[in-house]
Amino acid sequence: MRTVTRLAGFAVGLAAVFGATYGIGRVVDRAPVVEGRHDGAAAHATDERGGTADRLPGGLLVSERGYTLEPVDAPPGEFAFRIAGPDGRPITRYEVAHDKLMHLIVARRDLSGFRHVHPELAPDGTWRVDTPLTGPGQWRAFADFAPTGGEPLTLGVDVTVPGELTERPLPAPATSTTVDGYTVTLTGAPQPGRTSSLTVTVSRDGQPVADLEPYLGAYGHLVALRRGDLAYLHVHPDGTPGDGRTRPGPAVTFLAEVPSAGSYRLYLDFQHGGRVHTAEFTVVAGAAPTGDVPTPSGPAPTGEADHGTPGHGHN
Ligand SMILES: [Cu+2]
Repeated sequence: MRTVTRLAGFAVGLAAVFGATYGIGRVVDRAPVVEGRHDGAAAHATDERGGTADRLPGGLLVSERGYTLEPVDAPPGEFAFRIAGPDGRPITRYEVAHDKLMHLIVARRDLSGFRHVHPELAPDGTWRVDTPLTGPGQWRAFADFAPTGGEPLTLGVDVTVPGELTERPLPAPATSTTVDGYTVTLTGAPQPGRTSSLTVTVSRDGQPVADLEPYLGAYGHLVALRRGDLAYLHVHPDGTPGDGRTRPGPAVTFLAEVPSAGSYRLYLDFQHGGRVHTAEFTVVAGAAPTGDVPTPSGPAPTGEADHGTPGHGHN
């Protein structure tokens, strides 16, 4: 059992550790919170698609549109939080999105330790879950949810878990990785400012896995975090189980639009054999393009498929 200390800011000692890697302006929540709450034009003025440049990615703000992510004290081994609404009171009513009322994603600031869990809602609005914070470090916790009567939203908060900290370097970009005996390959490369098709292909023991199981309403669930500020991108699959065209593997295609060039860590959750597995990739968006050619997906799916699932925030 480990004592988990929750801090909404950034511990001074850790700032020294991380400051060299991550710009201070990005790791301190406070400044963007103020801007985000008062500068609607910058943060969320438009629902028009294709305007990512003037719309913040998700997860950068602890408070947005009147909703605030508030970690609360919890016993060792548990993580708890609530979402305060515009009146300051905890929200107790949520819409189901991707099969769940709440998606809690955590990762360390160095992009290690990713977990995606589904807390339980208590009647008073407190969400509780066995802590997904699996060791010391400066973590970012993302609450991805849709309040009843409000728009889908992803809020983020820093959480410190004390202990001896070893920062892990970001793994080099790769197009193949293994997890739990599965080999997962990635084709496609995200390009800033346009919708890019990313396809993952799952095999085991050299055999294609063609009987993936639906997980959260899809054959795969992909989250991307940007290196440096952990901007959160919820990437939607191109097609859903039962739509008559989407097959249960071995390939699953996603439509991603990244907000900028740079390095991203991709986390693919997929279910097979009754278990959820998470494959991770580092990708570099916009690096050394091989000519100014469209990505394989072309521009056609722009907008709806990657942004438009009602009830799930990617903004
Ligand atoms: Cu989830």
